Amino acid sequence: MGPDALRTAGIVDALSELGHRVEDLGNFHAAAGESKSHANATVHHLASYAALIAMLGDVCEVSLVGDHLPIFMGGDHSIAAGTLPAIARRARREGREPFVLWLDAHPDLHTLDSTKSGNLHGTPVAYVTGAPGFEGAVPALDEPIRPDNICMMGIRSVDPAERLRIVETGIMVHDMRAIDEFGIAAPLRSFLDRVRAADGRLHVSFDVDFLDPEIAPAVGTTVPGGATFREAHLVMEMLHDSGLVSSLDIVELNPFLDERGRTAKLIVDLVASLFGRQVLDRRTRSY
Ligand code: NNH
Ligand code: MN
Ligand code: MN
Ligand code: MN
Repeated sequence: MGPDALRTAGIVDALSELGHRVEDLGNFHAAAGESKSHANATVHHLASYAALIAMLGDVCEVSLVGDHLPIFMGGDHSIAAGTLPAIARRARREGREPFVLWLDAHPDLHTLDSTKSGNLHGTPVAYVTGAPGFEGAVPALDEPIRPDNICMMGIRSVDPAERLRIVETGIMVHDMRAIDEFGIAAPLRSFLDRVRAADGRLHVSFDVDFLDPEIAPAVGTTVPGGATFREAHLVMEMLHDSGLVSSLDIVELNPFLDERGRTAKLIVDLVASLFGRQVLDRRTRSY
């Protein structure tokens, strides 16, 4: 229902008004084969996860071309297990490094063995960085994404096994405590400087629960203390000014939990900021 809510909230018009040519490829569904069981019995929908990753590999081949800037609308954050390996493959084909900005309340660093909820949307970052235990259960990765190339912001709900993985991998995590203390612009600017210096390809993976539930109630896993309206817009505006973003995921929007479509409308406005909507025309780049 998420993509349709974004369509209803006017995502196509918002982007067209900014001068972009928008092509809506419609909804894709992964046909799960037989159900797959796992030693960790809490894991569920594993066959759908594997099918989703395979299906997105194909969808990404047709959408990650030329100067297109694909927006992958979920669905839950499982889609990142399909989009990230595809953007990495494409970047490497061009001789470039893939970078990921992960905007989320959660680091989604569980393996199939460590997840306690069994919700696979809590696992994509572990999978794409090559954590053990996915072999045989889901499509094999060509090459993992380097943890150094991932920057997380907005994090405020981390499970014990994920804490360990953050330390082990060295993924850069700007949790909400750090954002409260230092602001959101400085760490984002330094990450964007790194991406630019490396001539990297930047993918943004935006989980709606990055936002504070007061402004974005339409997610299943709300966590208080999230990004404010202006923090979120500032991130999007700086991303636009950087000119570095090549692809975007928008995930976890559940319109069933929305209030008169206000979360969907906010997401459309944030996407518009990422695609160039500004308060005033800025002559200088401000990132
Ligand atoms: N860490 C929890 C789990 O694995 C929550 C994951 N939920 C999310 N992640 N929405 O972004 O179940
Ligand atoms: Mn989910
Ligand atoms: Mn997530
Ligand atoms: Mn989340």
